[in-house]
Amino acid sequence: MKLKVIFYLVLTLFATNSFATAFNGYIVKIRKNSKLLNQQSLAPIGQFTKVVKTSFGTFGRLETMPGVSEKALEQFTKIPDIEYIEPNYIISLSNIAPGDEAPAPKDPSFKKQWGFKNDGKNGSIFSSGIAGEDINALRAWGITRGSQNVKIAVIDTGVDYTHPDLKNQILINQAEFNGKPGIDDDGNGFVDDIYGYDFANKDGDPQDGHGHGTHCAGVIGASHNSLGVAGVMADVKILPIKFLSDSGSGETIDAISAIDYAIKRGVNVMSNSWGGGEKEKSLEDAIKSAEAAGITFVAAAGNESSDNDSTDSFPANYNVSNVISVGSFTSSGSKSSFSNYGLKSVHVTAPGSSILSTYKNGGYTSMSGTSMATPHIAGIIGLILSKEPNLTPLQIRERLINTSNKTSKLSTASVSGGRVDAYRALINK
Ligand SMILES: [Ca+2]
Ligand SMILES: [Ca+2]
Ligand SMILES: [Ca+2]
Repeated sequence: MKLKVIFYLVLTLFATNSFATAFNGYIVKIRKNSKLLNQQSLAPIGQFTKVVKTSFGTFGRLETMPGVSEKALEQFTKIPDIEYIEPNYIISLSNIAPGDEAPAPKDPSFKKQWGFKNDGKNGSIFSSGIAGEDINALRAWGITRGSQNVKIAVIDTGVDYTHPDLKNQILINQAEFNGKPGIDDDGNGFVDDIYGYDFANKDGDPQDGHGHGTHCAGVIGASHNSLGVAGVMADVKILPIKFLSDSGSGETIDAISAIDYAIKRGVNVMSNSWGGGEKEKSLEDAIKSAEAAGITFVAAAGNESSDNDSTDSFPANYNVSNVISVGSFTSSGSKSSFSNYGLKSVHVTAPGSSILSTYKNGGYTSMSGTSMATPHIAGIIGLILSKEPNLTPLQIRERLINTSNKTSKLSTASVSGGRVDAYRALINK
């Protein structure tokens, strides 16, 4: 019976994909050590061009032969070794708002970080802002500035781990750092993963050639070091995991590898400023696996100005207890025009318009999107966990919702009906 239900879903996906997101082959969840992994047995249909073995199952990327019909794939799903098959969607950084990206400032400083301390003058080059419309960071830092015991994975385009404002904040794999090039010194299945891993290029170097992941990392944890910008956390360990290429796009099959790797490295939080595609069982399985490990999965609500209650946005809309969907507000305390919203499906909002942070090649720049709101929430969760390490992801989500400052301007943007407040989240009042 189960197979039938899955099969129905597959048909639905096939039926809708012609006007939905592009995909590259199919993801097949397959029984471990199945003979089907031998490519010849699949010859009439296609071949597996990538096989990923995770803690939550084995997945192959199936490239179909030209002209393979849906009927042929239908037969394929009836093979006992196949659990399910679904399109391998292309994933992208849908969350940079067009036209709102300022040039990198030459004199970056905390004074420009309105999201932390909005003085009514530092909003952006487009708007002065309104004093107090921020995450209340200074008061939060009076309680804690984080802990190096908190590990946050930035699952994105990589991170510039040599950036002067980030290099002391990276989670170093000591066995690899002190080990031999070309050898998997710690035996975790990944060669030379000193600073993280790159699933886009399948190597141990998660350097960021795009800039987006570095920007997100800086929001979470740029050093408080009298240089450049400050992060939500002064003390944190960031794990750079790259699955989006330097052009900013990637595939679901690499996203699930990234999540699996983050689980294995023992992170507390995953920050996910990306989206695309339709609902996928494989990605949901990956997120549930993180849930079972007690890891909070923070996800951008998306940048289509749409209602996530009526139009799904993934991964933000997976209904799993560890997912926190994040919308964006401006320096005036209003919902950012690009930000998706949802009274049921978007949990909280955070600063996301004209956010100054670190950038590739040791630089700094201002960017806008729910991409930028997401790492604010990841960092605030990091602050909470440095004080209360045993909270569950669901408890954290409820805490953030209940301690947000309710405002009329954000009453319909999210479940919280307001803007997140790091201080109130820490004191739980
Ligand atoms: Ca290794
Ligand atoms: Ca090595
Ligand atoms: Ca700094």
